[in-house]
Amino acid sequence: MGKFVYGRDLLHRFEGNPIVALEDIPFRCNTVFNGTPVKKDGVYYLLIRVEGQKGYSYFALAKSGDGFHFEVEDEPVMIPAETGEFAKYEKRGIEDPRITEIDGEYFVMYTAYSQYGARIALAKTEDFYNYERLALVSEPGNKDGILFPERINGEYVRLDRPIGANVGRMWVSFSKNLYDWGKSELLMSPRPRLWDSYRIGASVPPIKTNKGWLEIYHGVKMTSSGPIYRIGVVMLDLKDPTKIAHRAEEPILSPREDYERIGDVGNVVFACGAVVEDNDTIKVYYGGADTHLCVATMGYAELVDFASGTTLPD
Ligand code: BMA
Repeated sequence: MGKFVYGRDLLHRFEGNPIVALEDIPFRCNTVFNGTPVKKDGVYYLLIRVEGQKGYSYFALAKSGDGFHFEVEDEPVMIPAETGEFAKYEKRGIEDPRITEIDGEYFVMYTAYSQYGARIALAKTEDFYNYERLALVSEPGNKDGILFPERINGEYVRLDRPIGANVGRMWVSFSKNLYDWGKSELLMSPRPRLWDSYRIGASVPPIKTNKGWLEIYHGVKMTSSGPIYRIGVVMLDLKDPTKIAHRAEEPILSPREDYERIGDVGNVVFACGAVVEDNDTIKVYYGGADTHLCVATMGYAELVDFASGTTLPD
């Protein structure tokens, strides 16, 4: 055993990772990606992105009593639309769901993928088994759409990731009704010197803290053997989420374990949701190497301090 904890990432991996692997899926499919969690009445519901053998993605549901040990339901819960206005834009699958609770209602923003590119789509669920599609809320070239859990100054707010000038940056948009979006503003860009130099995007629905909106995002660095996806944090102004209060310079999780390094896309940790627990911890759910679903935890106050620049990592 070495003297120091391997890698010293701020997030601590659950020793039982991966929590969902291919052999835990009761139906035939190709691989498991990321998942977005909701804890309701003591049950953890995890909506997971699964890629089928044909090569396009859809969503399955896993349930747990403790947030670590999950059972996957026998059939997928949401597949690409086959009829109606969404069908044309979901021909290549539905990807990267993020659930946000607003006033007791559960909304899912996900990526609708087709030959025309990636669009942000919005659906709603009451029971996590049935999903009602509401609207396609962006044109192609945009993904990583994520709703804030409450209205700010009377308006719904979302983060998203349009590709402009060939670079993926994070933007903020506003809406009075969840359907019509506008007032879009650039929030943040990749940083040339750092781990998020190639492209960035929102990952986890923003969490309201006493220091601002905590956003857990993904950053990519391009290397000679391909991209490396890491997880980092930024704190946004509570009243004006187009303003950055603090952006941490170090990531909180980098791919190191075999289940993050080896898979359909190696060197990927990609979060789509988190649960803040009553005991001052946070569970962050993430996909490893586009092949394993994993969870990592840390002290919640510790994360808020780090994200707001109150403490430096040791
Ligand atoms: C992103 C998303 C993620 C995936 C990542 C790495 O664009 O599709 O689901 O983990 O790429 O392949």
